[in-house]
Order: sequence, then C-alpha cells, then structure tokens
Amino acid sequence: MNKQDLINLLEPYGQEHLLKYWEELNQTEKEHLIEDIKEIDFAQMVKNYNRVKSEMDQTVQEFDELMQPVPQELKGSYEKSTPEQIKEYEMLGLKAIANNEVASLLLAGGQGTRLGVNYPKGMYSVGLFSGKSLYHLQGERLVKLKQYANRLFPEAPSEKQNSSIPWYIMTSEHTQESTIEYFRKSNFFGLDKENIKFFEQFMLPCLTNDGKVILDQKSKISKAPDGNGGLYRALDKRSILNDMKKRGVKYVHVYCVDNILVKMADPAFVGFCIAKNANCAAKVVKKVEPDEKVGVICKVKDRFQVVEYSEISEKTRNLRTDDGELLYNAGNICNHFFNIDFLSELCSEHESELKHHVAHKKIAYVNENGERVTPKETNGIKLEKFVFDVFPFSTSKWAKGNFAIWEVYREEEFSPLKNSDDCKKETPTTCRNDLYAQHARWLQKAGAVLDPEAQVEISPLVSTNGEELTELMKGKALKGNLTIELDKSDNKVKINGSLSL
Ligand code: UD2
Repeated sequence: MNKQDLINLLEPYGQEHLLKYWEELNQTEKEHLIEDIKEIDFAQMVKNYNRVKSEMDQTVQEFDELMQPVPQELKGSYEKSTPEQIKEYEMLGLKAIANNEVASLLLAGGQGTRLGVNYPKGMYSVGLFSGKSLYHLQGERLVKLKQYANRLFPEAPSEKQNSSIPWYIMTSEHTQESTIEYFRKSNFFGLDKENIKFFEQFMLPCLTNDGKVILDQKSKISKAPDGNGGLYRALDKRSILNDMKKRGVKYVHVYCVDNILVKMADPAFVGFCIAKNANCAAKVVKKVEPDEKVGVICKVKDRFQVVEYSEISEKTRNLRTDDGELLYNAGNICNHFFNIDFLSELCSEHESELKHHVAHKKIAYVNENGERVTPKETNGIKLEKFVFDVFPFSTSKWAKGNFAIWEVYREEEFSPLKNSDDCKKETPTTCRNDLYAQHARWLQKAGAVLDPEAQVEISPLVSTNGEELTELMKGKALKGNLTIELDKSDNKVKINGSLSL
C-alpha cells in the first residue's frame, strides 16, 4: 500500500489525518501504521460511531414506565428453595460436570485500571495466608470440583472423568502474554493444559468525541479492548465455539476475574438453569439498598435486560413488594450461564446487532507539535460491548428455552476486587476478610469450634464449596491464624496453626 492507496481508503471516512506524520516515518514505522490501519473496518466503525453519537446526544433515558421485575417463574433463589431443591440442582450440575458438559469461561481482558496494577488482575494476590492469586484460587477450585463430581458420578465415561473441566480464558492484547506465562509458571494449577484455552478478544480504535481515530504515536493507532461483550465476536472468530462443540460442551458458565468468592462452574446455578430450560441466565445478589449503584436485571417491554442505576428514577428504585423487598432487587454480578445452542446462533447470526456503549476516557494522543500527550481531562471515547447485552435475545423466536435468574447470598458468592486499599469498598482487605469469614462459616457448619478471633483459609483442594469438611473438622477447636491445606506428597489434609483440643 502506498500513500495514495491509504488516502483513498481513509478519505471517504474522514480519517486522512492518520497520515499527518507520514513523511516523518521510517520504513518500519510506515509498515506498522499500515498494519494498524488495515486492521480497522472503517465502514463498520463509522456506522458504530453514528449509532452511539445519536445516543450520546440524548438525555439519559429512564425506563420507569416500561419496566417490570423478572417474573417469579423464571427466578430461583437459595432463600426460597428447599434444601432438597438445592440438592437436586447441585446434583444436576455435578452430573453435567462429571460428563464434561460444562465449561468455565473467564473474562480476563480488562485492564484493571481502578486497582492500579500494570499486570492482569487475575495475577493479583490479596494477601491471603497462602499468598494465592485470584487465578490460582480459580484453578484449584476447578481441580477439586471435578474430583468431587467424579466421586459422585463414577458411571461417567472414563475419558470424561480423566479430563479436567474445560476452562476458556478470554484475554486481550494487554493481558494475553502475561496471563499465559503465569499459568505456565504455575504449572496450570494442576489442571490438564489441553483443557485450558486462551483466546484474545479484539481491539477497537479510540476516537475523539467527533469520531476521528486517535493517534497514540505518529505511527501507532490508539486502541482499546472491545469490552467484555467482545466475547461473542471472539468466540466465533477465534473458533472457540467449534472447540466447545468438539468437546461435547453443552453449558457455559461465564464469570469475571475479580470476584474472590466465585463458585467455579457453579453446580447449583448450572443445575438450576438446566432444570429451568434456560438458554441464557444471570446470577444475581439482592441490592443492599435502593441507592446502591449496581445495574438491575428486569423486563423492559417483553425483553430482559440490565437497567443501570442512572436509568431508573428514585421513586422506582424505592418501590417495594408486599413482603418489604425492593421490587427491582436483582443486582447483576457478571456471572452468567448460556447453553451452547443459544451461544452458537447468537455469535454466528446476531453479534453485529449488539450495541456499543460509550466510555469517555483520557486518551493519550499526538498533539499539534508531534508530541505525545497524556491529557488530564477526558478527551475521547472508547466503544465497548457488554457481556449482558445478549439477554434481550433470549426471547427471540430463534432462541429455544428461556431466560432465568438465580439469586444467591452475597456473603457466600460475591466479593469483587475493584479498588486498592486506599478505598473502603471492594479492596484486597475486604476480599481477604470475606473469604476468611466464609471459610469460618463452613467450618462451623462442619462442627468445628472457632475462637471468635480465628482467621482460617481453606485450600480449594480441600473443599471448594464447603463440601467434605465434616469428617475432617467435626469437634476440632481452632484459634489464631490457620490454613487447611492438602499436602500433595501424601494427599493428606494438614492444619497449620493453632489447634486447641
Ligand atoms: C461488571 C459488570 C457490572 C457488575 C460488576 C460486578 C459488565 C459490563 N459490567 O462491571 O454490571 O456486574 O461487574 O463486579 O459486565 N473484561 C474483559 N474485556 C474488556 C473489559 C472487561 O474481559 O474489554 C472483563 C474484566 O477482565 C472483568 C469483567 O470483564 O473480568 C468485568 O469487567 P469490569 O471489571 O470492567 O466491569 P465492572 O466492574 O465495571
């Protein structure tokens, strides 16, 4: 491609400014810029921009008049289910896990800017006694979950029993290399590496508010990951769906990287979704107060979607049901279920219908004097798709099955790491404390006696959801700081710390 070819390509879309420094570039830099330009589908980009532009010009839409809660028959919860029902859901999920029909899918392409680290968030260690990172906890939970499912369903075919739960990990340009390297160094946490598949989401150019592509350097276009809803494009274009089908995966559990309490391939959630014939589902926690700034899942006209805090009036946020609960209570926690047929049809036929959201950001650029500047104020936009924007498709004619939500206890399942310890909420300290508190509850339930000051960390290899602890811990009295670990040399459980009895 010579300069004239590039002008011909860029001019129809008003992007010829990308060649402003062309004459100053050496051959390698020119080639680099050409590569960057060739990666962009300018026609699609302009279409996307025009679509979001008209939305940017509108005032925030309030959904009050159009909203309804998710109907009761599509909702399940720990609170309102009997222990027998929960057991039934768990067994359905565990059976599917033993048969390797369930895949775990991690969204790990985010940049973790709020936490302020320059490496993938999953590698972060919140300072547990064991020093384990988020990825490490997740990996070991998968190991143990499969062993547990195999023990309960020994009739599953041996080739299924012998392979670990398929784990798909969506990374981005920012996280791909270091994530893979970290997994390799950690020996894949004891999982088969053939069953772990990394795939990269795509990037989109960053734009000025009037739709011009921003140059990050004279020969480099500024790009950002296309949002966690970039999942659907990547599943199709990176042949991940084909891989799932080849392995016989029927159900996919999608989750975000930063929730330290995440239940991997959650058997109860998966089982509930199978029982409800869900094509697409979301795990939710109750909002703690009307003004908590989380999106809620509800029905808008005849389709399901997440409605943001800012899109509901104060009056509607405060509406309550007869039993005193908030009417719009289903807080989204980025934890989703899909069946493979829904995902397949969606990714191959409907991905382009997913809208983009606009994030106003401070984006480094090359100024009039050719210098790279990092602005102090927002100066441009990133376009992103959101993983939950497929919910409305669950009621499409082509989608067999239905939407569902599964409400869980926040203290058992949701404690995200968003901020550094300079903040009060969602920090390494809150994550650590929430995990220790959960493990203390598990031990008490198993019949151990805990000193009120005791802090305990149970290795996921010993128990991943609180299971199989009674025989080990009943009647034991524990105090101080303790870890309960599996000694890999003899496969025996070891309690390190103070045991008073
Ligand atoms: C997400 C949810 C929000 C709520 C909250 C709970 C979305 C869009 N928002 O908000 O509704 O449930 O989590 O914790 O789902 N990611 C990628 N690629 C990207 C951007 C993000 O893989 O381009 C991943 C990221 O690594 C993380 C997940 O998506 O695992 C959520 O991303 P986030 O932390 O930016 O989302 P947040 O906290 O604003």
